[in-house]
Amino acid sequence: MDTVPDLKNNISFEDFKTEVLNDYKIAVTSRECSLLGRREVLTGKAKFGIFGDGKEVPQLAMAKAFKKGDWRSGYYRDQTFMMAIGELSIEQFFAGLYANTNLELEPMSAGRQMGGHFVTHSLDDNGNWKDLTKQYNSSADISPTAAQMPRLLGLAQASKIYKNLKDINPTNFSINGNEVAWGTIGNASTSEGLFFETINAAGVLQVPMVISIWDDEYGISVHAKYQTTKENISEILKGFQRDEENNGFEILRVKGWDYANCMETFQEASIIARNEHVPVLIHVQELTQPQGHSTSGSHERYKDGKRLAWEADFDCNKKMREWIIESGIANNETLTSIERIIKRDVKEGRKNAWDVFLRPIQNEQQDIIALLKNVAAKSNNGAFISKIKDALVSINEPTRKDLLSNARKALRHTIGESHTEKQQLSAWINNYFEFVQPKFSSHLYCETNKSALNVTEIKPTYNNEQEQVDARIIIRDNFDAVLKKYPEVLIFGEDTGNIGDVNQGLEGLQIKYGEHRVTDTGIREATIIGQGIGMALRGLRPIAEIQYLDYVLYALQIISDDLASLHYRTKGRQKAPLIIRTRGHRLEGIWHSGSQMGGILNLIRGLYVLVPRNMTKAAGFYNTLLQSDDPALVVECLNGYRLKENKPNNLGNFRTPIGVVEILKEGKDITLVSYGSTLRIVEQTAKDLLSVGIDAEVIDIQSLIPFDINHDIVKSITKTNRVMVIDEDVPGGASAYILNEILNIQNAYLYLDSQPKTLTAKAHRPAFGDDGDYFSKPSAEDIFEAVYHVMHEAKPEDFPKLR
Ligand SMILES: Cc1ncc(C[n+]2csc(CCOP(=O)(O)OP(=O)(O)O)c2C)c(N)n1
Repeated sequence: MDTVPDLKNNISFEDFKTEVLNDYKIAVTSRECSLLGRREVLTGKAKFGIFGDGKEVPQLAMAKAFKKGDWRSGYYRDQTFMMAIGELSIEQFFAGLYANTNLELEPMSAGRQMGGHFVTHSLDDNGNWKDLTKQYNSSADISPTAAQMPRLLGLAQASKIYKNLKDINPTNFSINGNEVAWGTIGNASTSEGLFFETINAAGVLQVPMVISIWDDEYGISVHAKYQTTKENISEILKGFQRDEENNGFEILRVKGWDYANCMETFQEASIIARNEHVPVLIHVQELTQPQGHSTSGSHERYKDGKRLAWEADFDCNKKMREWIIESGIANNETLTSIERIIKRDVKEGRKNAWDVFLRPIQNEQQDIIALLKNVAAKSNNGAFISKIKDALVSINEPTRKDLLSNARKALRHTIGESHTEKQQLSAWINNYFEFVQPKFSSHLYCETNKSALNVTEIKPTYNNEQEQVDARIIIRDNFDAVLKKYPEVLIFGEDTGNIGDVNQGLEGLQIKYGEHRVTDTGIREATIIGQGIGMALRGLRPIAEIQYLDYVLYALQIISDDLASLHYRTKGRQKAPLIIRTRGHRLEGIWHSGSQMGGILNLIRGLYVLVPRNMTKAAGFYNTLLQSDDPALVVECLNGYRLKENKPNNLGNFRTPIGVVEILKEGKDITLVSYGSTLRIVEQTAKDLLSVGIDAEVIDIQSLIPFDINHDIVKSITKTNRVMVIDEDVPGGASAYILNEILNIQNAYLYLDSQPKTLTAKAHRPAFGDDGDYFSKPSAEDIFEAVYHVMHEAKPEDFPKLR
């Protein structure tokens, strides 16, 4: 038995046999789920399926090496791993396929994500942290290939932080930083930039991470020869291999069908990563995909006969079975009997999952059928309503859409009628919406008392003697106070550490708080955000700095797909209250004065987007956010650091409220709405407008998401009856968002006497230099004339044509 790995120290052969057979049972269970899962899609019970068949054996090995407190950041093939750590039952597997909205039954996302996206719960019912050191942890999967990689970096870095920073209370999160972050990725997805960016950053940071590449030679239908130089990812990553002189990665290779070697390799990886805090890469080769990529197609279309025959022979479950028999662990009969029982169990589990999914909807179906019967009896259009009711009765396996859409169609037949039954139907529809809609729309933002909207305002206070300083001093000294107050706050980004950011808002703070807390990073925006997401998932309070607003675009995918959807896609069971700090708005040229707020606003719902007009406001936003669980993007005004501001004396404590606008100048003729650097021009222009008799009210939005929660803008419009949104984004960008809020959400159209206006930049990027700005972005004269024109249209006698 010398091929047998030492799975646990000094266990008896009997125990060892039991353990191997247990593993085999999990592998077979997982395979059966894949096979039946595919059938559920093909028969229409589930909409789409993507499964872990062909990847079972190495996942058993990964599960053995995975310890409580560890983290996984992986992808849709990892069902066997999740089953092996006890975090995915047969019923839960099928509940995911059916999109069961009950979180107890479908803990991965309450039906929000398609099956194959795995998660464990970090938070309890009330949004409080569970003890993550006592459970296995999986960060919530997302579908874009390789997008699990940036977050993996932060999950691993958190261990390093907990190991090195003794002032942080590690309770619930870490035991001496001994936790390993385990990443999984398909071979083809390593072609993505995010993969290489993460590999390089992990090598630089030297964090305890194990990346496993499940290599089946294909990415859907595309062979490795189109994906990877030399068709071999570990071969081309050889330069990352650590040696005696240089840090780097430990790179291991193993054949995925070889159970014994997989066990050894994953144990070795675990020990290196855990004990030495070194990243390890395991290239798991010779894997297969027995059912093809997903339920969308069959692999016979792109694999030739030779490959298909090889895949049949080297199927990892088949190989494990052969090995069990050869090693004398069990004979064919025993294994056949195990397989028979598992087939039965999976069928039973699938049936249970379907029954519990369907039953509540069937009960709701009975309610609406009874109601429709009554309405039909009373209505003049009873025949039509009965027909709808009969159609509903004939649906054996209804969806909630079936119930609601039929109920709404039936209601139309009662237009003009007035009877109790109609009212009951109408009330049922309203109540049903109230009951069902949150199943799909809750938890985009924090819903506990840790919501940023619950943080009470504390105004900045000042000494009697005013202290006018460069505004960057306020930001810097506020960060100083923040770093002192919250040991778990870490600030990092390009040029953030040594020089204290490009505008010196962190000047001297690295020396004061150390390199772990105020840190330079490489030029790699997506993984800077990934560091933030991963560390926030593990209880730290990262502030990730993106040097300029324009470069948020490099990270926008990960902010949008991962961070913004995290709370929503876990139905509030994971949180990453990451603060992203950047600076932007008007400066110079195409690349440094962009204000692509419209794109950002539309892509990152799930974060708050704050646009403070000065550094005191910005500092107050950071102070508010640190009291809350919501992630946010804060855009400081790039041209505001050298302007003078009065320095508050309660730095670190004052808080700018979120979602609240501020009226900077009262007026009666028109409401001017703006934010950020352009706001300063609007304020100045409002003074100029007074000289021609136009008294404008000026409102600073401050917080684009959430937007004016008290509806103060419409209150202003009830007075002025006119509104103009002034914005330096492209036409139809942020201004369209703002106008939608004012007109559709606040119903301002009811009070308007003039056309609601937007004044924006040109559609192109802003050109360089003073003239570039003047001819690209809204200028003081543009604003003056646009406002004057509105007043001219309204009162031509008072405001004769200007030009
Ligand atoms: C960014 C992105 N591009 C394309 C896809 C579509 N897609 C899903 S899986 C996949 C192939 C992935 O292959 P591989 O990484 O080898 O993993 P496997 O499924 O073979 O295990 C592709 C192209 C996607 N999900 N995300």
